[in-house]
Amino acid sequence: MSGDNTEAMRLAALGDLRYCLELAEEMGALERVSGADPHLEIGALYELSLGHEVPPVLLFDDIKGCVPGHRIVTNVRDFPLLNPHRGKGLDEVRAYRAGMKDSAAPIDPEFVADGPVFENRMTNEAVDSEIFPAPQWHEDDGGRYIGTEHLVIMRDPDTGWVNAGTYRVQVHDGKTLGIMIEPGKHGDIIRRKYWARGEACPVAITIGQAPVLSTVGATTVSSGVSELAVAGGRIGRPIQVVEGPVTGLPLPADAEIAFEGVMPPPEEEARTEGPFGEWPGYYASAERPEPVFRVAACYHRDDPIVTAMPPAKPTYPGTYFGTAGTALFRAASLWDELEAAGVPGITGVWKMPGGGSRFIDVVAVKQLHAGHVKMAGLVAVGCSAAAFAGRMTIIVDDDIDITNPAEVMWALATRWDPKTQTDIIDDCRSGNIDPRVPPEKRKARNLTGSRIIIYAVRPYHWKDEFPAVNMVDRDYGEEVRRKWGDILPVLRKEA
Ligand SMILES: Cc1cc2nc3c(=O)[nH]c(=O)nc-3n(C[C@H](O)[C@H](O)[C@H](O)COP(=O)(O)O)c2cc1C
Ligand SMILES: [Mn+2]
Repeated sequence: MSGDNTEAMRLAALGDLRYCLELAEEMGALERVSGADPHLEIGALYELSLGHEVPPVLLFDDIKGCVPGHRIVTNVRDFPLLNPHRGKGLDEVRAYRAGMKDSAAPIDPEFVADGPVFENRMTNEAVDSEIFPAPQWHEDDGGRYIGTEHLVIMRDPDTGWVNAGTYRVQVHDGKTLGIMIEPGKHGDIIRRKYWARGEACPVAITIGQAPVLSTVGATTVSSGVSELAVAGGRIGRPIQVVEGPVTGLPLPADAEIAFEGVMPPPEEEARTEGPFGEWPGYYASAERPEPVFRVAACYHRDDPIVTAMPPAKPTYPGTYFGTAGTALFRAASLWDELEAAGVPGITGVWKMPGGGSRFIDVVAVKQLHAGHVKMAGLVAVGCSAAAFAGRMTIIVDDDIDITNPAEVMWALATRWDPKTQTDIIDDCRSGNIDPRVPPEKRKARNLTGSRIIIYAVRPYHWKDEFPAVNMVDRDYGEEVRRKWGDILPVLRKEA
């Protein structure tokens, strides 16, 4: 298989869920599971699969109590073909940055007259969202969640901008779904514009879409830019969409399932949402009243596939960097935003395992002048890519291998004076899912917390006097390895 061919297949798979699953099966990266119970068992199987850094795609069929043929698939975006740079350290982050640069030229979606999503239609009284499998993922979850890898699509009433974000979707009943959107996310800003006019917000949800759409739906794209266009840019061709008959919103034409309807203002209708096991590893958002989504119409393909990627505690090998390595996308965005803010000398951006995709940022800087690391730290805390649910920002010198947690801790252990090389900043943006937001602040809807910036660097003004590092010179080490490697097995890299 030539390199060009592989790249063509990767792009095709990113743009087409069913083709992607076929390839995953051919390549031995997919496991079929028949007869599992959507009440906890599918959730447990999924979570156990995260014991592997790269878990297999799990395709659940003949799900207990569900229509045969109505399927659930998890771990799609872990399929190695889609991530040729997975596990390659900073090169993975660099590859995402390069990919995101392509998306500087987003390609607008293309409207088509019809699509597989319309193979089956239910409207008004006939709508029944309970015909699709919706697992109870964890024991203490407050209900069944159909939306954990999906798009919530809305149009800004002022500008026409179409946003598509992944915000969890609970099944209340056949005609009512619950959507939990954190304050300040694009979907929240848009819905509040309709509510301010006394209108219900038109909403579409699609479940089971091209993997590239799942990725962009869960990552920060600038306000005013449509995720549908960014996804098109990433695969080099427009995403084909059909116009939703009820809302006029664009629906990916090959989506497995689509819902259309409205989200009335919470004063008109709200229902208890959650609790739901969240990615930080807790039930922090507990249960609260949230707006509802009244389903007016539902469309689906024959034998629809519910894509799912529920959150899991960030201490499994499969979630060290968030689900499907989301953290490394976020590291790439942070790197871009640091450079966009004009901070020079950034040589790497990474996330510490344990912090999932957000909490702990690590930035490597080649120090060029006094005050340089302060610029990096303050921008990293304040910029859009890292502001939500940050906790610690660790700045290190460029000789530190930031992909190695021991190297980062060594920088803290040896170059950081806690008293003089730390900033603590109050009142930074957080969300319902942050377990450290105290009850009284939650009640006041003050979803904020403090941040620590740790400058674990040689102090700039005496960096040349800083004790030299005690370590064999890298080039000399390689020379010695070459000379002695044949005789001493211990010197072989794979050993
Ligand atoms: C599996 C998964 C579930 C998510 N669930 C939620 C959620 O319930 N609410 C939320 O506000 N963000 C959630 N997010 C994060 C958003 O998808 C992410 O912030 C995205 O950038 C939102 O789109 P927006 O930037 O257009 O607002 C989730 C992400 C993933 C990967
Ligand atoms: Mn957005």
